[in-house]
Amino acid sequence: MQPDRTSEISNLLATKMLVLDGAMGTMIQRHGLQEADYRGTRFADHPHDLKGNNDLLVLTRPDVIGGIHRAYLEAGADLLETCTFNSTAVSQADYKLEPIVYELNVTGAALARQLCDEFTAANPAKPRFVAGVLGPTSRTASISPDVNDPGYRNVTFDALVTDYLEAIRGLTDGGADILLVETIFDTLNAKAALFAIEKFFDNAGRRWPVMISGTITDASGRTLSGQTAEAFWNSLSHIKPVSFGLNCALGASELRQYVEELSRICDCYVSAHPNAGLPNAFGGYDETPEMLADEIESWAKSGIVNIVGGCCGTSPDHIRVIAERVATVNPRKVPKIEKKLRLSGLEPFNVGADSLYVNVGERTNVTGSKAFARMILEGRFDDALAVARQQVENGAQVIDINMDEAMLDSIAAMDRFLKLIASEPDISRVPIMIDSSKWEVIEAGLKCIQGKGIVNSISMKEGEAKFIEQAKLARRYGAAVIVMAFDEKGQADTFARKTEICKRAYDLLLSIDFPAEDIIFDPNIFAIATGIPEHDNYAVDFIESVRWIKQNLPHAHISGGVSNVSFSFRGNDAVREAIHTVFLYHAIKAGMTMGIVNAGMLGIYDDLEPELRQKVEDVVLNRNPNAGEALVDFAQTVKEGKAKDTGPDLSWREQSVEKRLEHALIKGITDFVVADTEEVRAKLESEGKPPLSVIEGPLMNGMNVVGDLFGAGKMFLPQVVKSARVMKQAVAYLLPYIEAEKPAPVSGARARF
Ligand code: THG
Repeated sequence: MQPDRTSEISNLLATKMLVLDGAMGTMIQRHGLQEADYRGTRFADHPHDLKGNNDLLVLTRPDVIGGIHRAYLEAGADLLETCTFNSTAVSQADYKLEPIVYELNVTGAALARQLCDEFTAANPAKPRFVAGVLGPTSRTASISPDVNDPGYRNVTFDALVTDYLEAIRGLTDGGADILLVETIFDTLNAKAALFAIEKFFDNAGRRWPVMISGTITDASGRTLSGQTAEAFWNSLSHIKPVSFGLNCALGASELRQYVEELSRICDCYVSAHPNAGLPNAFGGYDETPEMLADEIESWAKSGIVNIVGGCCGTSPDHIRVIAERVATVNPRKVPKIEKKLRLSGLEPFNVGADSLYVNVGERTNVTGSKAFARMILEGRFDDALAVARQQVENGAQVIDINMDEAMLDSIAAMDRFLKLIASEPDISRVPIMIDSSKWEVIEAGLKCIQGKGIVNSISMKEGEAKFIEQAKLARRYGAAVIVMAFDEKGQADTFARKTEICKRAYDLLLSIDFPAEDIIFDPNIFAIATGIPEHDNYAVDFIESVRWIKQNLPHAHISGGVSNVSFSFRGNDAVREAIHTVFLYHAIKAGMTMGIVNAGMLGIYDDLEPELRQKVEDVVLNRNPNAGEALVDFAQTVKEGKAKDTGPDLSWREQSVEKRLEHALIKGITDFVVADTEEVRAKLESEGKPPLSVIEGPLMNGMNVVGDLFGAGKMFLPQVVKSARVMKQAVAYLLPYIEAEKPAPVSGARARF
């Protein structure tokens, strides 16, 4: 096992550019290996084809892999990547070689170790390092492989953690200096890798430097699972990597803008190892060493990278020229980045000290909405998704999800709902707040989200040990936390108790290196105007504790369940809304960062009817002992609230039916597709046209628009998957009509969608 070389590597990176090696696959191809080479004697009788399983060559043709490693070291690579890209059980299952995964990793790392040591011994002024490669695996934890079932997954987070742990054990036992999680398509897979890494470090009692490299798959500038570069960084920065960057899929010129973006936002070193251009018509790569090195040299000179190398299509010749060109260029300086709560869904969502107040949608909560509870209990998940979508449309910047209902299997419901949300890009663009009083439910939720979400909540209710354990786990999953002002003695209800508990929790969390900016305190919002005098000062105590936290616990944020405050006015939404508006007005002024609210039902302080506002304010600010009673009396005169909670925007339904189909295809809306398809079919039939013309006409026109938008980078994969779902439903509806006419072309239409 290698000692911890984190500081050695960081010190080197502070003074010079480092060079990664290039492609392994391209180089192996040059050897023209056959099935027998892959098998060697040991696997001569293996019951499954092995050709193409490049990682196996570390056992059966170490001369080939060692030769390629040597060529890259001779070319000037500082960091040598192990030939272990597919050495995880889930990927080796394709070859029925799960039992040798550990051995593949140990051997792959040891082979690279031996060569690095040889080159370092020959030239101690240029130390070489083994980067133990952890690949993306052959499956995706946040994307369904089945268009018909967006909630389906063919791999679980836990299975990935187990597989990665085994690979990590092998890589470190074999002598890797660094763990390199690379070619990340799906951030949830990478979160599982990081979870396994932290777990491994915890058991080992020491750390290894971690490098992370993701893949922007197309012109949309997103990962395969739909995240932007910054959302991707926000999701994985919790491991404090030595470097963060991008590789594969694109050539250097297409990759540049995303490397520039990471260079601005990452407070660690930045790496990039692009392909030798975009693939040509035969799937090969054409950029010469000079072409690739020109671009990479210009990155280096612009100060946007620290580590460069090559991916698909690159060879030792590419790496040699790159190494020569960057040898004397000053490396990028790691910028100082402002401390913010940096969350993500598909998109980043950053909350800093000067940010505006944040709305967290409360409606996707089985304990907080009877209607939502019914949907979940009856298995109407499409309706439940519509509630989530509406929260986002109404301005929720985060959505709170709670499945704590006695009649429910809460773990299963949380898992299913979050997996469905992951397939809805217009919902999953925002971060998720996972709300449960049961840790197992929270943990089940954390295993489903690729973004950086919020755990709602942890507290010292059951003592410090459990609190710390849960905080550490939340961080290992890459989440921020809400800390309720709750301790062994109970829930804090006075200013003194609220502030004392929050201070104690803050100090504890900072002592375990939990980032202050990822702590969100909830000093408890309780109902006021209940008729019990002890409750009269609850809102004031909350607001004053907000002010105190803001001033005394630097970088921490403050949240609360706003609708709790008005429970005693249940049934009178107009008055409840007025209470929320006034309460928030004062709490936000005091420093409240975010509130769990019904995003569609918030008023504007200045617009409140003056008498109502004054009576509400008397209650919220506890300005006289009779304020509650006065509001109760007045409430009876206030008309039932204008429901601002309007449904989805259906103005697009007023267009022609062809335009409606196009809209449905682009937006991935299945609600009306059958009716619209029928309308077009009937219309074309009356013009004497066959049912197939619905596909060839309006549907293909719509899909062409989708194709153009995708090609232009204006749509990304999860959105296109939704379009395909709409198309599939339309085609399925038309099928019987087409079959009744002429059966022949059907299979063609089917195969395409
Ligand atoms: N702090 C934290 N998390 C929380 C709360 C908190 N999560 C749950 C809750 N409190 C916040 N969410 C809600 C959601 C709905 C309502 C109140 C709080 C609510 N619902 C109506 C009612 O019960 O009258 C709606 C009824 C219906 O539509 O069926 O008021 O404090 N960290």
